[in-house]
Amino acid sequence: MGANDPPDMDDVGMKATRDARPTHRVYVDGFFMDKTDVTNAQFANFVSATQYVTVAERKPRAEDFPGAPPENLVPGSVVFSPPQHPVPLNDHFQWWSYVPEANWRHPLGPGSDLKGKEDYPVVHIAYEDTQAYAKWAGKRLPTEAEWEFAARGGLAGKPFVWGEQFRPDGKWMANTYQGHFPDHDTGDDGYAGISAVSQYPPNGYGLYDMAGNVWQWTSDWYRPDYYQQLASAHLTAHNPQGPDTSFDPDEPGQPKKVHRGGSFLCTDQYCSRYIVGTRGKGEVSTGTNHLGFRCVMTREQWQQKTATKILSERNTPTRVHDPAATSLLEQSVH
Ligand SMILES: [Ca+2]
Ligand SMILES: [Cu+2]
Repeated sequence: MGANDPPDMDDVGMKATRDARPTHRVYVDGFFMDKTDVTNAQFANFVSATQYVTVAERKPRAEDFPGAPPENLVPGSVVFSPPQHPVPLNDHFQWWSYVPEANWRHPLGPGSDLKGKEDYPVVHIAYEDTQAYAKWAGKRLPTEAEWEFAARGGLAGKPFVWGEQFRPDGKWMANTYQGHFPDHDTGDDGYAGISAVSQYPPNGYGLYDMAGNVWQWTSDWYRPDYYQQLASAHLTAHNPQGPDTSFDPDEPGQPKKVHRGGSFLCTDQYCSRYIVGTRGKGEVSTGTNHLGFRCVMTREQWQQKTATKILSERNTPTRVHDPAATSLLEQSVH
């Protein structure tokens, strides 16, 4: 796993692959993965069954933010808020804002809702939220290695989850960003901003949106040197679980997990992390409106789920998590 040189070898692509080197061999046991990102409808089922309150909906605790004025301690989340004009690309606060009352029910803040967006990926999800959902669903998050294995869909060493060309025969294969970043999203690929799940062809394993649309949480801690550690062992890593601790030299105090897949904001003008093998990262309590997740199941979880489903159908037909939304990945080495 990891990323080779990007296809066009430009600065943005080279930068995106820096912490994803060197490529190294990994073995993962077989598992099942959700075909799509968890949708708003699926997350709503979870919330109505459990009354779960996401991190973005909770009031930040004063002790976690010493010195913050009380009026700033309001629930909310980080929303892409594009400027009206071109801006220098060295300051992401030009296009990200903390928006009070933004959360999964109100992805752009108060005034926005989920009407007609049942099949969109749920966003504004913190790591803790993924854990609660996965536990309820009898699933878990993928490790970073599982995620990449699944994303490659049986293709080895290709730059994209669908193959060699960014636009094979001129076709758009993922929801990324066209126009001028970050002020003008032309939506040439069919969508300016986020789209519903599975609007583009699936990869070789039948998985949708393994590049673009929204980033996806994995269970691994982030370190930029983790692949160097694995590669220097000169062995195939078996079911790697990530490093024991997280470290991001850009923001050393923040515990970060790995994100994968890139989003509707990815563009070769700024961040080309729709290239498979590249890595993202995010502080564990921070959700945004371009970050979601999907789950995997081990064989044991799958068998348990299948047994539970038969029972629950006999008892109550209401609480069935769609097992058809899961695809079998063969045990293999890549
Ligand atoms: Ca787009
Ligand atoms: Cu990106």
